[in-house]
Amino acid sequence: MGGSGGGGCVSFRREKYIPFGGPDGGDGGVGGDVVIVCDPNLRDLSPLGRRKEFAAENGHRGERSRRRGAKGKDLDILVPVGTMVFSGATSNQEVLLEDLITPGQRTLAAKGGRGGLGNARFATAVDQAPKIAGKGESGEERDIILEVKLVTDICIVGPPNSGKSTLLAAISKAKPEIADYPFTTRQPILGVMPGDRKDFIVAEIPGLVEGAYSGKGLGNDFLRHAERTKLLIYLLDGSSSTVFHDLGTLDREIALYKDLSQKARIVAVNKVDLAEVRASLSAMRRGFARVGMAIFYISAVSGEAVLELTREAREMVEQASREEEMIAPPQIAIFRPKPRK
Ligand SMILES: Nc1nc2c(ncn2[C@@H]2O[C@H](COP(=O)(O)OP(=O)(O)OP(=O)(O)O)[C@@H](O)[C@H]2O)c(=O)[nH]1
Ligand SMILES: [Mg+2]
Repeated sequence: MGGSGGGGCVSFRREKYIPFGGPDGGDGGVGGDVVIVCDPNLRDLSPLGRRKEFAAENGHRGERSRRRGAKGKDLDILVPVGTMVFSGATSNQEVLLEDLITPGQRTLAAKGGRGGLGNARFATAVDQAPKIAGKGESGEERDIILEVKLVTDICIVGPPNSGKSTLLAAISKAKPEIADYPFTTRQPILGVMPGDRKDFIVAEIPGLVEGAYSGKGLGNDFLRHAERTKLLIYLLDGSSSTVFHDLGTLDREIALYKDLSQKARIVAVNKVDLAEVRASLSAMRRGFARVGMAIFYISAVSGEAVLELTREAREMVEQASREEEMIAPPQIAIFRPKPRK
């Protein structure tokens, strides 16, 4: 809610030797605005806590000697990069107001009210001593829904414990927690992979299990963070006895989530440093021969074939970017001439 405008002031000039000093009440100050600001240091909306209502400061009252009241302070709500701002009280009537994807980008959520007029403004030839002043306008009240959808180049998805965090740590400076049990990672984690011309933003998404779509494991809600990625890396655990089944499961869970199945994909079979995995390599190559996706057999721990995987990933991201540009041509400026006065 924007701050309300301050009230106008009723006051009369009283000075020695100036009888009948006229009305001199100043106007109230405008209320502060509520502004949503994109902050690159944030990762999620948790700093907002459970708070549901936000109000900017009210404008201050007008003062005597025609002094205008001070403006109420704006309230900045800081949100992470990738926050989509919707208006609407419920999620089925929401309208996208702004997509905050550049650091520092701001959007007005609720405007502060105007201040009321002071009595100095009400003086007329007939009423030279008005004792009335305007009330400040109420601040705008608006229902806003915030949703974070990370904007990334690459998302690593896969079953729990397949080595997603280990791979993310190997290709970026991120230092995610790595442990030998499922669901170590419970929130998406971002890392930056350096490139020649630009850096690539890579995310790891918590593990997906069969039935994630219907809420199994940690559910599939995290997949919204994959909606705005250019490439999915399917990371499988090569030491799993059900590795073929694992790929099918993963692909199904992805396909069940909106239009993620349209995304470019690569498969990486991890942990080939283990003797048991090495022993089943040729069987895996045969088994995966017809999946129609590029497949890499890697070890996130030893680094084997990781360079090849990232090289292919970079190329696919660049290809996907080129395709996106072709679909959405750059906006053309429209000039609307105004008639001369
Ligand atoms: N031998 C071997 N072990 C690996 C490799 N990559 C990961 N691991 C091990 O596999 C276990 C799980 O690794 P994580 O990187 O935490 O796996 P994750 O997919 O992020 O797991 P969750 O976040 O729990 O879903 C850890 O014990 C890692 O040390 C690999 O290339 N070779
Ligand atoms: Mg992890």
